[in-house]
Amino acid sequence: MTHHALSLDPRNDYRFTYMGPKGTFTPLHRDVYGSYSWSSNIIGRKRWWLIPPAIKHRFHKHAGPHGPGEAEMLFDLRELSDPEALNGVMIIEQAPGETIHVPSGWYHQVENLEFCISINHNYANSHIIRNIYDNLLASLRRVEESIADILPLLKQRLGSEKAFSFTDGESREDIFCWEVEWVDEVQKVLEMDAGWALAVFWDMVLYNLEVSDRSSPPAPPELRPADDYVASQILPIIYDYKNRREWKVLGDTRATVLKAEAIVIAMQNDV
Ligand SMILES: O=C(O)CCC(=O)C(=O)O
Ligand SMILES: [Fe+2]
Repeated sequence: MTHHALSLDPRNDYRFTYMGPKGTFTPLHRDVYGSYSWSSNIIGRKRWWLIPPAIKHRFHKHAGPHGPGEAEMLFDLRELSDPEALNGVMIIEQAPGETIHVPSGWYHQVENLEFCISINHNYANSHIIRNIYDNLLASLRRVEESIADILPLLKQRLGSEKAFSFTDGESREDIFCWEVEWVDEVQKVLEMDAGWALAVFWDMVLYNLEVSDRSSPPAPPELRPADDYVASQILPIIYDYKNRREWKVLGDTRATVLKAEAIVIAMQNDV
C-alpha cells in the first residue's frame, strides 16, 4: 500500500492518501508516536480490526513476559487460526463516505475489500501530548545510541573549546562546542528518521496554543478542553524539557518554548 504526505508544512504533516486494489492491506500497527487518526473512505469498502489496549497482550508475537521495550506484535491478525482469539476485537466495515476515528495507542489492521482510496490525518491534542513527547524522546534515545560512536571523535576534535555560556537566572553554565555539534547532529538524524524532531514538536505545541487563543477560537469553548486542563498537560512537559541539554543548546527552540510557557501560564491564571 502506498501513502503520500500531502503537505510539506510541518504543522500540517502526517496527512496521507491510501490507495490499493482489493485484497491489499495495512498490517497490524499503532500510529506514529501514539497519535490519533481519522480516516475517510472516498471509494471502496474497507475492513478494520481495532484492538482495545486492555487485550493488546493477546496479540504479542511471543507469549510470556516481556522486557522493558515494546513487545513485538503479530503482522496479520488473519493468521490466527482460533476464531476465539478475536473475541473483544472491534471488526468494522467502512463504506465510502464514512470516517473512522482511531483512538491513541490502539493497534489496528485494515484490509481493502474492493479497490479503495482513502485520506487520513494523524493528529494530537493536549490530552495525549505527553505520550507524543515521550515517544519522540524514545526515538531520540535510539538515534543517540545508533550514532554514539561519533561522540568520542567530536570530543577529541573539539576538545574543551567553549561555544557560549548559558545563563538561567542566577546560574551560568559553559556550553562546549562538542555539545552543540552533538545535539545538532542528533536532531538532524532524528528529523530524517522520524520526519520531525524537537523544533517541530515545540512549533506544533506553540501553534496549537496560539490558534486556541481566545482571539481566534477554532471551536466554541464548550467543545475545547478547559484552559487549566491544557495547562496541566503542557507545563510538566515544559519543565521536563528545561532539564535537558537541548533546552540550553537549541536557542530558536528555547524561544518557542518560552512563548508557549507564557501562554500556558496566562491560561492558568485566567481560570
Ligand atoms: O487505510 C489503511 O490501509 C490504513 C489506515 C490507517 O492505518 C490509519 O488511518 O491509521
Ligand atoms: Fe493506522
